[in-house]
Amino acid sequence: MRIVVLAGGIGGARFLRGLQQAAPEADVTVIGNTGDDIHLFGLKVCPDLDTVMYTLGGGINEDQGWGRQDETFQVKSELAAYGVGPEWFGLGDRDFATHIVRTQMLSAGYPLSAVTEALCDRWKPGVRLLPMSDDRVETHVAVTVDGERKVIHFQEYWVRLRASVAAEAVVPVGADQAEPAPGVLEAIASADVILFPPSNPVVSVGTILAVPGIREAIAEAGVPVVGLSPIVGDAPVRGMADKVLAAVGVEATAAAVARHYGSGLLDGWLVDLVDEASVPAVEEAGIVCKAVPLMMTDVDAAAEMARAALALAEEVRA
Ligand code: FO1
Repeated sequence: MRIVVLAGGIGGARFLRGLQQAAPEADVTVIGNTGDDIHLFGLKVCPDLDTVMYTLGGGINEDQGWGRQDETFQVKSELAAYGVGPEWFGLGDRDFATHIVRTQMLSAGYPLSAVTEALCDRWKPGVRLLPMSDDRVETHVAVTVDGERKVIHFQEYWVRLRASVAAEAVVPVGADQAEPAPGVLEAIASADVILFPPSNPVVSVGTILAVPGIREAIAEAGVPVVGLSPIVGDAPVRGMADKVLAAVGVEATAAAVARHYGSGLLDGWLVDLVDEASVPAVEEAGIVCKAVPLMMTDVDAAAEMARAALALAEEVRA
C-alpha cells in the first residue's frame, strides 16, 4: 500500500513512527514542511525535515522532539563568545553537522530534495522524505510588540517569543512562487491513501498546501484523505497551534480544524474521545468522523491511531 503523509515537525514525526509500526509493509512517502526553515550562521536549517529524519532514524532528542540526543553546545557557546547570535535558537554540535552538509551540498548546486535524500542515506528513516518544494519558502508572522507592528521569522515567534503574543498574520513567504519538489505530485497521484497527521494545520500542513499544485493534486487524487486532529479538548496537544489558528480565524477545536481543511480535501477526520460530541458537526461538513484516543503517549498509541486512520480510509473508500 502506498501512503503519502503531509508532515510538519514533532507531531507528524511521532505519528509516522506509529504508522511504521502499524503498517510495516507500506511504502510511505512523507511530504515535509520547509516553511520553518531558517538561515543561521550561514547555514540552512530545516527543522521539520530534520525532526522526521532524526525521529525515524533513531537520532532524535526524544524529550524535546527536535534536535539530536546526547547533544552538546560547544559551537553555540563559542559563537556567543564572539557575540554572534541568535542565542535563542539551540543548535547543538551534532546538529550543526547536518546543517553544514546540507549547506555545502546546496552551495554545490544540489536541490533540497537531493540533499534530503543524501542525508537520509545516513539516517535511513524507512520513508521517502521529500521537501514540499526545492524553492525557498519561509513562514513569517506579523506581531505587535511594545506597540510596534513588525513581521518576524516563524522561529523567532515560536522559539524566542514562545508565541506569547497574538499572531496577527502568518505568511508562508515565497509559497506562491514555489513549485512542488520532484516526486511530490507523482507520489500524491500514485498514493492509495493520503494522511494529514496531527501536525500544525496552519504552519505545517497549511504551508505544504500553500505550494501551488499540492492542494489540487490531493483534492483530485481520488483516494481517501484522512486527517487526525492536532487539537484535543479545544487545546493543542503540544506546541501553540491555537495561536496561529487564531491568525487565520479558525477556532481551536477539532471540528473547526476539519472544516478549515474542508470536505473538498478531507474525506475522514479522527477526533479524540473527549471531542466525541463534535463528531456530528464534522459529519455535517461532509467529512466522515470517528472519535478514537489521539494522545501519542508512546509508539503503540501512535500505532493505534495510524490503524484507526487507515481503517477510516478503507471505510471511506467503500
Ligand atoms: N525549538 C525550541 O523551542 N527551542 C529551540 O532552541 C529550538 C532549536 C531547534 C534547533 C534545530 C531544530 O531543527 C529545531 C529546533 N527547535 C527548537 C524546534 C523548532 O522550532 C520546531 O520544531 C519547528 O520549527 C516547529 O515544528
